[in-house]
Amino acid sequence: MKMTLRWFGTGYDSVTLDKIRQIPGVKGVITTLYSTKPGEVWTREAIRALKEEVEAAGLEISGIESVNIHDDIKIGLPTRDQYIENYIKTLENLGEEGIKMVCYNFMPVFDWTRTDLAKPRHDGSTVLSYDQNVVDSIDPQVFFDQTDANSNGFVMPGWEPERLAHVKELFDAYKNVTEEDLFNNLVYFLKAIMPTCDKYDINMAIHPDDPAWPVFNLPRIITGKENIHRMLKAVDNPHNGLTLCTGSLGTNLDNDIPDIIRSMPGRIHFAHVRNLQHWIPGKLFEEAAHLSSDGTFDMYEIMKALHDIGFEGPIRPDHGRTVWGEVCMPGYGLYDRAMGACYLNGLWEAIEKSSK
Ligand code: DNO
Repeated sequence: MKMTLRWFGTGYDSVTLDKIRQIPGVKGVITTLYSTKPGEVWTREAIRALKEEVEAAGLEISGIESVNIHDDIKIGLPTRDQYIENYIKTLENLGEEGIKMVCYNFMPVFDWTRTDLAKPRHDGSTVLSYDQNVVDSIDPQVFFDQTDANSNGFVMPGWEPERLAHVKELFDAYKNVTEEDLFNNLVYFLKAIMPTCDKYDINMAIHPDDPAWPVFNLPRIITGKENIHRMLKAVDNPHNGLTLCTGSLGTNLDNDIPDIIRSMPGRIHFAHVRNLQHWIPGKLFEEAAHLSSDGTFDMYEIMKALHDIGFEGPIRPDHGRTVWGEVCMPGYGLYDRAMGACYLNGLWEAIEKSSK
C-alpha cells in the first residue's frame, strides 16, 4: 500500500503540502480540482498546474478524489451522454498527466451524511456523528443549510454551494428513480468510460454510500458485499473497482469488512481506513480515533485483510477527530489524520514483518 493524505488544494484546505510532507511515510496526496463543478471538463493545463504544485512540495498526486458525476448521469436523463463525454475528456487529460486512480461516488443529491459535525467525545475532541432520528425528522433543505453553516467556513466535499442551491429540484428529479434505475445508470456510465480507462490504465474506485442505507428516501446502491459484487460483475473489467471505505461500509455492522476485502482481490483500488464508535447499530454512531480500542472496529484485522490480498494502491487515514484546538474543516484537520497515518503505518509494518 501507499500511504497518502487527502488534500483539497491551496485556498480550500487549512493543511499545507509542507506539513503533509512531514508525516512519516506519506509520499503522496489524494486531491481534486475543487473549483470545478460536476459535469465540467478538467483541462490538461489545470491538472498539470496542480501536479506541479504538489511535486514542488516533494509529494506526488496518488489519485483523485473525486471527479464528481453530474446528476443527469445518475438520473439517466438524455443529457447524460454529453456529461459522460466530458467525463471521458477529463479522464483522458488525467491519463495524459499520468494520474491513474479516480475515486467517485454514485449517491443521489447528497454525498456523505452526518447530523453533527462537532460532537464532543470522551477525550475532549470533537467528531462527526450520525443520528437517524435527526435525519428522519428534518427537511433536507434545512439539513443542508445547517451542515453548511457548521463547517467552520470551509466548503466541504459533497456539500458544495452549487448543490446547496438546488436541493429541492434535485429531489424532484430523483422522484421516480428506483435503485434498479440508479444501478443501470451506473452500469451505463461505467461501460462508456471503460475503453478510456483501459487506454490510460486508470482505475475507477467507486466510494460506498455513507451511511450504507437510504437517507431521505433516496436510493442507495453501493452499501454492502452483495451489491458491490453485482456492480463489479456487471462491468467485469479490472479498472472498475472499489474505494474500500471502512467508515462508510462500517456504518452497517452486518458488513464484515475483512471478509468484503478478501472477497475482491484486485478490485480494491483505494482504501479509506478509519474507526467508528457505534451506540445504537444502524441509528446512532460517531467517528472515533483510528486506534481499534477507541471504537468498534478491529483495525488490525482490516489492515491484515488488505495485506493478505496484496493491496498496493493508495490508502489514507480518513476523517479525523478535531484535536488540540485545531481550526479546520470538520473531519479533515492535520493532527488526528497524521496520528491515523502513523498508526496505520505501524500496523502495516508489524503485519509485514510478522508475515515473512
Ligand atoms: C467524505 C468522503 C466523501 C468521498 C466521496 C467520493 O469525507 O469520504 O465525500 O470523498 O463520496 O466521491
